[in-house]
Parts: sequence; structure tokens; C-alpha cells
Amino acid sequence: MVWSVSILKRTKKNQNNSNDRKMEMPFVDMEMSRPLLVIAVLAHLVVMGAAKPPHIIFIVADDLGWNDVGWNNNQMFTPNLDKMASEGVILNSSYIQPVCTPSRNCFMTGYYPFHTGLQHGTIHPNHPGFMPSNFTTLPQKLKEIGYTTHMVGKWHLGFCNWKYTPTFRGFDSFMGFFSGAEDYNTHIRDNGYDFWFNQSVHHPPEGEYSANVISARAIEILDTVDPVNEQLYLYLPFQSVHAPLEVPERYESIYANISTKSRRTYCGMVSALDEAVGNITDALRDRGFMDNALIVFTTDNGGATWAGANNLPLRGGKTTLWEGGTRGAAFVYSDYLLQKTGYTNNE
Ligand SMILES: [Ca+2]
Repeated sequence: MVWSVSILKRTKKNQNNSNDRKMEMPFVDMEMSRPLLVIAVLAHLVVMGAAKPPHIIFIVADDLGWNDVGWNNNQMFTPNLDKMASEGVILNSSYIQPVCTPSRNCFMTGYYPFHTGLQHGTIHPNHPGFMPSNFTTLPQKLKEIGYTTHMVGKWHLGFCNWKYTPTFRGFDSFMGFFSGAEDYNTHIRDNGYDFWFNQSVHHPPEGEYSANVISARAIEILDTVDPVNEQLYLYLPFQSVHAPLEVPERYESIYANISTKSRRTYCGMVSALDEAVGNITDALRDRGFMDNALIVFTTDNGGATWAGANNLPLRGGKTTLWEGGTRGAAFVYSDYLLQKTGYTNNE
């Protein structure tokens, strides 16, 4: 996942004055070309000597198609994501790995997955694969400079030994699941229950849809962090919108005009994700985090066209090296930290 960005610093007041780059607020200049892995960018952002490093909220959708977001397809109802994309910077050339585990390896280590042996595919529930312990993760680096680090959602980087799981790889807390493709309500995959709070089996409220479980936990975390005196790294790899195709009726009914059941359900799943993200960003604003927050949104790979997703006009989809599999819908958003906003970056 390579983006072209550079990091500078400036004040809120003088965001349009290029002479004010020695002030105290950190800021991301998407216009300047300096290819870096996103992980390196985020880490770099907070070690530039900024007086007050930003809160970083890294939101990952699972298997979201290029044509499944409002800024690429006006048939999609994703108002919360659309607002941040249009008022932030749409990353129009953001490339990712074609399946889950390899991309998540990049999000954690900043290395292409052939460095870690995770380039071949996903880690299955009965597969003792893992992200090697000798690679330092982004949350580990952020903890070194004082961040509090939390994760809610899908890990998919190994769990055959506790030492490969999130709370041993840099996160202060973890709620979510280790594998992938489980049921959105029962949290069962291949007859095994997979939902955890740190190292304990956890049972969310019965019938609570996954996207809402994740947003509720994310908001709960916000209530434990001081937005002024602490710095938060919140990693939110949602289950949505990976198969199985499951969503409460109220989201699916938004797309009553779509006759194909799988597509109708899938689009409802995207809107459920959008609502969950909106609830989290509302909470960030209500609690005072947005004054100094950077939000990054991306999918981990292109949409699975056999499971309701659509990547048009890109060719191919999940598992392929065509752009439909590797060019991800993504944006960055911040109230104050971006030099220029409201545009599409093609670099
Ligand atoms: Ca995926």
C-alpha cells in the first residue's frame, strides 16, 4: 500500500500559508511526492517533533469494492464516508494486496508480505501461520513514544500461539476475532467460536450485528482516553463487508430497488459499515478528539465479485492482481491536519 505523501507542520490558523511550516501542528501534505508505506507515514508523522502528536484512527473495510462507495458510485448510500472523503483527500491510486492477510501484514509491519512469508494467501483457522515476532509493528513503535493503542475487529495475522495475537504485538487491548469469514451474529467459523476480548472468549450482546459491536467497543475506548493529554492509536479493521452476506433488514431495505438478492444484501452491509463509522466519528467529535485527529480509511483488498461486490470500471477483483483486486477505495480525513483538502490525489 503505497501513498505519496510528505509530512510537514503548521498551525490551524495558517493552513493556506506555505510560509508557516515551522509551527507546532503536524500536518500531511498530499501534494508533495515522497512515496512511503502508509505505516511509515503514520509513524513518521508522530516522530517529527510535533508538540502534540495526533490521534490516529485507522479504519479498514474488508473486501470493499471500488464501485461500492458513494464517491465512486452514486447508487451507494454511504453518507458518512462520502463526507469525510469529499472534505478530506481521496486516495485515487492507493494499492493494496489482493487478499486479507498480506495486506494486514503491511498495515502492521510496513513491509511487503514476501519479507514475512505471508505473501501466499490468508491464514485459515486450522493453519499455524503467523506474522513473525521479529518484525516490529506500528502499534509497538507508537507505544514507544507514548501512544495508547487499541484494536477492535479482525486480526487475521495468526493465533496458533498467544505471542502472535494482538495484545502481544503492540495493542493495549483487543476485541474481535482472529480468523475471517465468520458469521456476523454468532461469530462462528467452521464450527468454532471466534470472538475475544484480549485473551478471553467474549460474547457480545446476542443478536448485535458485528459492525455495531465494533463501533460500540470503539466508543467505549474513547471514554478511557484523555483527548488532550494522551495520544490514541485506534485500529478498526471491520468485519464488514466480507462474506457471509448478512445484514439486518433495515440496511438491506435501503436498496429495495436492487433485484439481485446478493447485491442488495451486500450494499446493505456497506451502509451498515458507513453508519458504524459515522457513530465513531460523531463520538470522536463529541469527546474532543477531532481537534487533533487523523482518520485513514481503506479496504484491505478489492471486492469479491462472487459475493455481491462490484469493482467496475476496474478489471478483476479480490484474489487477482488486476486493479479490481489491488486498487483500494481509500481516503484520509482530518479537521485540521491536512494542508489541502477536498480533492482527489492521483499520485
Ligand atoms: Ca479482505
